[in-house]
Formats: sequence, structure tokens, C-alpha cells
Amino acid sequence: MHAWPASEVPALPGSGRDLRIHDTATGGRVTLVPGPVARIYVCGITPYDATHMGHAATYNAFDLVQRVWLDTKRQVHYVQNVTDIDDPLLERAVRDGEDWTALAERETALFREDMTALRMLPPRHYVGAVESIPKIVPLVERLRDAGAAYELEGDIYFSVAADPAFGSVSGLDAEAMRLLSAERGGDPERPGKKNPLDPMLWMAARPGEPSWDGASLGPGRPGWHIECVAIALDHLGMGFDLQGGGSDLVFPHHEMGASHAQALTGEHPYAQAYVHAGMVALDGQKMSKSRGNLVFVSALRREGVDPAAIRLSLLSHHYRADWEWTDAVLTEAVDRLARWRAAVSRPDGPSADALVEEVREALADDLDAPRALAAIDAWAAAQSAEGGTDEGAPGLVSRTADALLGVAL
Ligand code: 5CA
Ligand code: ZN
Repeated sequence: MHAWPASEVPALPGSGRDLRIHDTATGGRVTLVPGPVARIYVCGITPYDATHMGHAATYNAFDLVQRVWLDTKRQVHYVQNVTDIDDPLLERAVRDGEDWTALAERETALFREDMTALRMLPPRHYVGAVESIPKIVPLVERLRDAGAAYELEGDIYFSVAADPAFGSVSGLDAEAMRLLSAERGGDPERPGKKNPLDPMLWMAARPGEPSWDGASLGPGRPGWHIECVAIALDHLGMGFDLQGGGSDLVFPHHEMGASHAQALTGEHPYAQAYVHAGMVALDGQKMSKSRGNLVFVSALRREGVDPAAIRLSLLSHHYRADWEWTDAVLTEAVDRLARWRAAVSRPDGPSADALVEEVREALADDLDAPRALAAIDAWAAAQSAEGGTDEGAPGLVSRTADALLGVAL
């Protein structure tokens, strides 16, 4: 699958700092020191509806990770998937009497447009579940042949008992896992499973549903977690630097993904850090496609809202916080954008050398974007109050906002 075009990332003077970030698995900060090529996997959309502010907030967080790493002069190998076959997609297509492939293609195209408008850097590999099936099937066969998976009425389940480290991503107890599994795509009630938590790796073909050749598995379609593992292992390998997604993916998705990979390879860990963004809500409830309480990036763009203001709305909240989308959030961002643009449009201003370091430090400190915005606010306020004589300053501020925050002034 093709991704979307990359916006330029201006080079800044000096060099960035290593990222200290909250890791869900350890429950504390880790300092990530990737090699010359940092490896990151971020879970992509299930394309049955348009990109909402919750998705955008999550992708904003991991875009900042990329920008911090680029600023340390590393290359970034970023992989993202598209879950272009799964129950919710088929259910929506049936509901709307639409072909599921047409739905997936249309919503993926819209996602690309939204990401481009928001200046999110594209993944190097943007990979669909359907195109990955030839990679997924042999992994499921290997797990089965190693005794880490079993068959139940034609479906193949992963045995969580096969991974001694199972539970180490979420740190949840069995009861909490069971509740979340039932809520998020699992089937803990199905009789005959070795462990109620065991997730499906391969679903045998169902009448009226699409299916693919599964070699010795028989015709069917892949489970959700093995999809991401197959794509990540194919493009990044074990022990990559960061697995990212929203906090609703901690369990079961990222727990199961790590276990699948660890059972497959006998290596640990799957990722050096598991990083999760908070949930964006609307009217007091998590914004979700299934609930339908949504504010779409594309709808705001159509109304003429500047994408840079949408981006500033996202940046004004810490990525780990759960927060509520309101009109006031956007109004404040529109005002901020206007103030910043006025401040950088003068021929000179107060020195911005310290500002670059402040923004760098804020982002290296668990992606503290609100602190980075406050630093630029302070420079813009000084510019408007007393100005300055540094002719390079407005340009440097502009390049800093662009390079580190993805905001084009
Ligand atoms: N395709 C899977 C991941 S492999 C999936 O979860 N797709 S999704 O379309 O439901 O979500 C895409 C990303 O947006 C995920 O990282 C998810 O955690 C995140 N996300 C979904 N809803 C919200 C929300 N309300 N606030 C913040 N992030 C969200
Ligand atoms: Zn995923």
C-alpha cells in the first residue's frame, strides 16, 4: 500500500536529545537509545469510518517521537498497518450495503489526506492486512507446529500459556484481562478454549464472508494481533524500539502481539518500549466509531479550519492524558496560531537560541508538547511586547515549530 507524501523537516542548529518516555510494560520512564536507524511500529486504522480527533491525537504523539529522533540525526524506520479486513469493517459494509473493499479503500484514502494535511510524517512501510496474508499464514502454521496454537472447530487459537512473559506488557490480572478481552474483540466465553483469553490467529471461512487461501490452515482470514506481528517482524524484526498506539490497545492487542512474537522467536522483548496515548472524548465518552460521537479531521478541514490549528489543538494536551474535545480547544488553537504567525512575520525579534533547546528538552521529557507550546508562547509574547534585534530569530522559531511540532507557520 502506498503511504502519503512527506513534508520537509527543516534541520535545526545543534542536536536533539534522547527520548525519555513512559513505557507501559515497566510502568516508568525509559531512555530510548536507538541505533542509527530507529525502529517504530504504530498501529494503524481500521478503515470503516473517517479519521477522528482521537486517531489524530494518537498519530500526533508518534509523529513527535519521529521528529525527536530525526532531530538526533537518526533515520527513522516507521511502519504502520491498515486493518483492511476485520469484523467491524464487514459489519459496517453490510449495514450500508456497500462493498467492504470499496469502503476500506475510500476511508484509507481519506486518512492519507488527513495525515498529509496535518503534516504527519508518513511511514516508510504502510501495509494492509489483506496484502500481508501470505506472511501471516506461515507464522500461524509455525505456532501451531510448535504447540503454541491449537485448532477449535476449524479456527486456530494462540495459547497464551506458550509465552512465559505473557502479561508483562499490561501487568493486568486475569479478571481484568477477561473483561477487556470480551470488550475488545476477544471471545472468552467460547467453550473449548484452553484459556478463555486465548485469541484467534486464523478464523476459518464463514459463509458470506471473504476468505483467503490459508495453505494447511484451510481457507479463512487472519486474527487481529497476528496481523500486526507479521508486519512488524517482516519490516522491523524483534526488539524494535517502540510499539505505539492508543491506550485502548494495551490489552489485549499489544499484550497478545508481544506474546505471539515471543512464542514465535523465543526472544524477548518484542519491543523496547510500549507507548500509549490517552483517549480523546466527546461529550464525556471516548470518541469511537462504534459509538458514533465523532469529530472528523476531514469535516473540520471542509469547514475551512486550518490544519495547523487542528494540530495545535492536539499538541495542547499531553499525549498520555485523556482529554475532551470541545470548541474552546479549537478556538484557543486558532488564536495561538494567529499569535505565532504574527510573531514570526516580523523581520527580527528576541533571540530564539534558548527556545530551540527548551522545545527540544520538553519533547525529550516524555513528549511534553504543552510545555513546548508554552515556550513558543513566551517567545511570541516577548516579540509582541518588546520585539528584538535578532534577524535570524523569526525564521528559527518557524523552523523549530515545523521540525519538532509539525506546525507550519
Ligand atoms: N486497526 C487497529 C489497530 S491495529 C485499530 O485500533 N484501529 S482504530 O481505527 O480503531 O484505531 C486507530 C488508532 O487510534 C489506535 O491506535 C487507537 O488506539 C487510536 N484511537 C482510537 N480511538 C481513540 C480515541 N478516542 N482517542 C485516542 N486514540 C484513539
Ligand atoms: Zn495493531
